[in-house]
Amino acid sequence: MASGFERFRAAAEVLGVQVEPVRYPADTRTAADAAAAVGCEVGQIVKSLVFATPTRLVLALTSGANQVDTDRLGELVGEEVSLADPESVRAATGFAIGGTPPFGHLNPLATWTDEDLLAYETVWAAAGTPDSCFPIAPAQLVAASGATPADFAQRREREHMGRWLVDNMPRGIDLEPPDRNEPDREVSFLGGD
Ligand code: 5CA
Repeated sequence: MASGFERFRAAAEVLGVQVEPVRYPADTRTAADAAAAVGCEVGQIVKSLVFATPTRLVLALTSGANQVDTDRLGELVGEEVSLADPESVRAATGFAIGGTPPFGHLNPLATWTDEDLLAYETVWAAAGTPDSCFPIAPAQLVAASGATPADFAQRREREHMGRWLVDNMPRGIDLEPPDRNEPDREVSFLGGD
C-alpha cells in the first residue's frame, strides 16, 4: 500500500487542493516536534484531533498552542465528545495518529476549526505521516476541510479571570439600596433623661 504521504497527496489532488508536502529528517509527530522541524510558531501547527461522540466521529482542527475544551466542543457538536482511540482514527481517516492530515480522509468527518488558526498567514498540518507537514493558508484549510470556525480552546486567561473574579468579589456588601422614605431612626442614649 502507498505510504500515508503518497495517499495524502493523491487525496488532496482529488479534492482539487494544491499542497506541497515536505518530508523532514526529524519527527513531526507532535505539534512541538512539527514546529521545531518547520521553524514556525507552535500556534501555527494544525493538530488534526479526532473525537468520538456516542454516535459518530468528528474532527477538531486545533492550534498547536491550544488544548481542546471538550465541554465547549461538545456544545458545538451537540453531543458529548472524548478523544477517539487510535484504531478508530485510522479506520475513519485512513491515517495514523501523529500523521493524520486535516482533510483527504477515507470518510469525511464533520469538522470544526480553532479560530486561533485564522490569525496566521500560513499554518502547517500533517501530510499523512509523522515526519511530514504542508503549509496552507487558513482560509484554504477551512474550505478544503469544510470546517466550521469556532472557539473551543481552553483559555488560560479565561480560567485566570474566573479565579480573579472569585478572589475579588466584594463580600458582605448590602446590595439593597437604603429606603429613603424611612424616617431616620431615633437614637436614644442609655442612661439619658
Ligand atoms: N504531526 C503532528 C503535527 S501536525 C500531529 O499530527 N499532531 S496531532 O496533535 O494532530 O497528533 C497527535 C495527537 O494525537 C496528540 O495531541 C494527542 O491528542 C493524540 N493522541 C496521541 N496518542 C493518542 C492515543 N493513544 N489515543 C488518542 N489520541 C492520541
